Amino acid sequence: MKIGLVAMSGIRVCDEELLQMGLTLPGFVERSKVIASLPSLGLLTLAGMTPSYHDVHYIEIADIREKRSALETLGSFDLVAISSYSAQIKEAYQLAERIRRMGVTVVMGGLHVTCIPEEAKRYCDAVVIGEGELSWPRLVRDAEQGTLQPYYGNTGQQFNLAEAPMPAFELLDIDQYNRLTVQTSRGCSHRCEFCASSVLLTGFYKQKPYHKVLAEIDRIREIWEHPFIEFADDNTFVNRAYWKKLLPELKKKKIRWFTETDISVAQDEELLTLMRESGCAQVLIGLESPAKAALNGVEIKQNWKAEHQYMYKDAIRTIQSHGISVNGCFILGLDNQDKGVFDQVFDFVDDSSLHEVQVTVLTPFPGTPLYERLKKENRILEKEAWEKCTLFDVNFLPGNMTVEELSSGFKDLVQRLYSDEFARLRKKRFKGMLKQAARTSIPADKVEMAVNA
Ligand code: B12
Repeated sequence: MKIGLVAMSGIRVCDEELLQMGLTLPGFVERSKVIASLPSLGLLTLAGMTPSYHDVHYIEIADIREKRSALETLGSFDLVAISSYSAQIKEAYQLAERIRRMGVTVVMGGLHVTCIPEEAKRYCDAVVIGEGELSWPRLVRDAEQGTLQPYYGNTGQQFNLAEAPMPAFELLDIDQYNRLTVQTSRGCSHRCEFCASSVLLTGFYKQKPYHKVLAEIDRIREIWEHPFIEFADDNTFVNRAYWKKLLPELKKKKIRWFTETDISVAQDEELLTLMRESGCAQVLIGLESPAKAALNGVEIKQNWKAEHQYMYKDAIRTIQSHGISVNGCFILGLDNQDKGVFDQVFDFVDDSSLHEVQVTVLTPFPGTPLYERLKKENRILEKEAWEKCTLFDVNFLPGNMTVEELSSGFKDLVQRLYSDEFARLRKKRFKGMLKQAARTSIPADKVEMAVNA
C-alpha cells in the first residue's frame, strides 16, 4: 500500500492581537522558530513499525488553506493516517473529509482523538485510541485486507517501551529541522489537573531502556552529525539511577540537548554535572506560579509543587550555575491567582535571573481533570472550541479575575517579558552568572555553548 503519514504541524493562536505581537516580539519569535520546526515523533514511530514492503511517506501540513495542489496528491494514497493535537483538530477533520472524498481510507490518532474518539469517528474511517504502537500493525494489516475496524486501542493495554520501534528518522528532509525529538519516558510522577500530555496515554511512569535511547541518537547521527535533541518527555529525571548510567554514554555522542523536568534536579549536583558534560543546554521547568497559594490544589494526587515553591529561586540559580539555562514556565489564570499575578511573574523572572521564560494561559484541554471540573462548574466559555486550545487563548471563566483582566493582563505581561530590552537583560545576567561559575568550575567553551543555547 502507499501510506501517507500526515502531521498537522502548525503553531496556533486565535487572538489577533497576540498573533501580531508574536510576529514582532524578539523573544517570542525566537522561541516559536525553534518550536515550530519539530517533526511528529508519533508518526515517525509508526513508520518505523510499518512492514517494509509498504511505500511510506511522511508529510507535514501546517495550514490546510495552503498548498492545495500538494493536498490533491494525497488522493494517490491507499491509506492516510493523520496526527493532530487539539488546536488543529478541526482542520485535521476537514482534511480527513477532503481526502476521503478522493476515495482514500483515512485513520486518525493522537492525544485529542484518544480523549474524544466518537467525535473523530464522524470524519474518518478508523480512530486509534491511546499509544499507537499497540494498534498500528493490526490496523495496517486490516486496511490491506479490507477489514478495517472503526476503533482500535480501546483495550486498556499498556505499551512496553522495551519493545519500542526505531522511529524512521530517515523519512525526514533533515535540512528543514533545527532539532529532533527522542522520547525516553512516558507519563509523569506528578498529576497536574491541567496536564494534557502523555499522562493522557499512560496511567503510570514508564522508561525506555537506555540502550534504545542511545540507538535512536546513533540513528539520528547518521543523518545529522552533531544534532540538537529535544527529549519529548513530560518529566525526564524521575529515575536518577537510569540517568546516571545514560548520561556518561550520551556524552560520547557529542550532541546538545534540551528537556522537560521538575525543580528537584537542583538537589542533585552529580546529576547536574553529568547533564552539563553530556551537552544539556537547557531544561524547561513547569514552575506554574511564583506564589505558593496559587499552587495549592494544582495537582490531583499530592501537593508537590506547592511544597517545593520555597526552593524555586535557589534551584534556578543552582541549575544555571552548572551552565544549564532554565526555561521557567508559568500558567496564568489558575483559580487562586488574582490580577496581581502578572506583576508577580514579572518580578519573579527579574529577580531569579531566569534565562528564558514561557507564559501560557490556563487551558482546559479535553480529557483533563481541569476540563471536566470547569465543565461541571459551567465555566467553559465556548464549548468544543478546540481551536482555542493553544495555551494562549482564554476560553474559561477565571476564578479570581474577569476574562478581560486575564486576557489583557496576559498580553501586557508578554510584551514586558519578551521586549528586546528585557530579553537582552536576561541573557546578560545569565552570562554573568555563568562567568562567575566558570571561575570556579565550568570551562570557558562550555560557558559560551550555554550562552548560545
Ligand atoms: C513536539 C511537540 C509539538 C510539535 C508537534 C509536531 C507534530 N506535528 O506532531 C509542534 C511544534 C508542531 C507542536 C505544536 C503544537 N503544540 Co505541541 N508539543 C510537542 C511536545 C514537546 C512533544 C510531543 C511528542 O513528540 N510526543 C511523543 C509522541 C511519540 O507522542 P504522540 O505524538 O502523542 O504520539 C503517540 C500517540 O498519541 C499516538 N498517535 C499520535 N498520532 C497518531 C496518529 C495515528 C494515525 C495513530 C495510529 C497513532 C497516533 O501514537 C504515538 C505513539 O504512541 C509536547 C510536550 C511533551 N512533552 O510531550 C507538546 C504538546 C503535544 N503540544 C501542545 C500544544 C498545545 C501545541 C500547540 C497548540 C501550540 C500552539 N499554540 O500552536 C501546537 C498544536 C498544533 C496542532 N497540530 O494542533 C500540547 C498538546 C495538548 C493537547 N492535548 O492538544 C502538549 C502536550 C504540550 C502542553 N504544554 O500541553 N507541538
